[in-house]
Amino acid sequence: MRIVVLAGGIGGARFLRGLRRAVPDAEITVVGNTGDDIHLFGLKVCPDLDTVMYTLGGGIHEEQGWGREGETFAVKEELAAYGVGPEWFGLGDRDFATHIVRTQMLGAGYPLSAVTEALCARWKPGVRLLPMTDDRVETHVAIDVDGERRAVHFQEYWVKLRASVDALAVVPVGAEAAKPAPGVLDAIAGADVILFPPSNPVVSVGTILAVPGIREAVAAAPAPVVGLSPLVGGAPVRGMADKVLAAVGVESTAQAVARHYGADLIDGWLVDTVDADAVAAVEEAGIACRAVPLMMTDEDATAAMARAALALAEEVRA
Ligand code: FO1
Repeated sequence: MRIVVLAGGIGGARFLRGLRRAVPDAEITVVGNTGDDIHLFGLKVCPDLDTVMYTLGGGIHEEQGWGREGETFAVKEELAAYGVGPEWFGLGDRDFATHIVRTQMLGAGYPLSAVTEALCARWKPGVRLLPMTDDRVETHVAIDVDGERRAVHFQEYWVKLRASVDALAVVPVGAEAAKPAPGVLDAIAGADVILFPPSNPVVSVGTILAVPGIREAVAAAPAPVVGLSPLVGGAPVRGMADKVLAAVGVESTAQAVARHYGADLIDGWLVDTVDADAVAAVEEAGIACRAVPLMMTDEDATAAMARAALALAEEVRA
């Protein structure tokens, strides 16, 4: 079975671990969000690609969900001693090595997709990890600063400001001119199932869909498309998705996110059992919907979610 997953960072990566366990023989292609990417200290940092790679490759800091386990911060401290920041972004020594290799390869002329493949040769994530695009796309968030509208990088909004102020708009800068990375459109067209994991619908899955050609390919794909709600009981399971959902005028409920994707894009939608009363409203919108436990408490629970998503895909295919 060929499965394509459009994934963001922590939620996407954890879901993928469950999916891999649920269907160990499946050929899984991950289209990763690169809108969170940031250039720091002359290095290209790809948080979502790295989170998927480290999580599936066994190198992730489990509790944190991002960065490396057993991390130290000597380089960051030395940079700070020179007065070189930002101090608010936690790049560890082990992680730095990944960004150095990536930046070196990009500088030598390799596209991000080839660099990601090279990095994955070490981590062996057990999936094919493709960036959504080889082109530069950077998500910016418009906020109000003392009565003036200002755009900040997504990481500044997310990590430095902790999404503590309202997001007025979310803009994937550069997306309109970006092309899907090699292999992305073919994987989507040739998939047996396409899954949207419980990743952020705006800044993760939404950014991937903003690359011209990807949304169209998903909508036109013969495969069933099934998503899992990242919202449980009206709140994000983790992260601050509600803040960026408000910016695109979408309520923070499982059913509103399903309607936001729409029946043109998704055929099936899973909500948590606490949101069982949303099932009827989602189905009214033309999307098959089931209520199942959606808390990724451990790998078994996550594998069960993945199986439920694949079962719903079979139902809607029929
Ligand atoms: N998240 C934080 O909350 N604080 C950090 O200092 C931080 C550093 C960081 C470094 C590398 C990396 O790959 C991810 C990192 N993240 C950090 C996670 C990241 O900011 C976001 O969770 C994702 O971009 C959203 O998917």
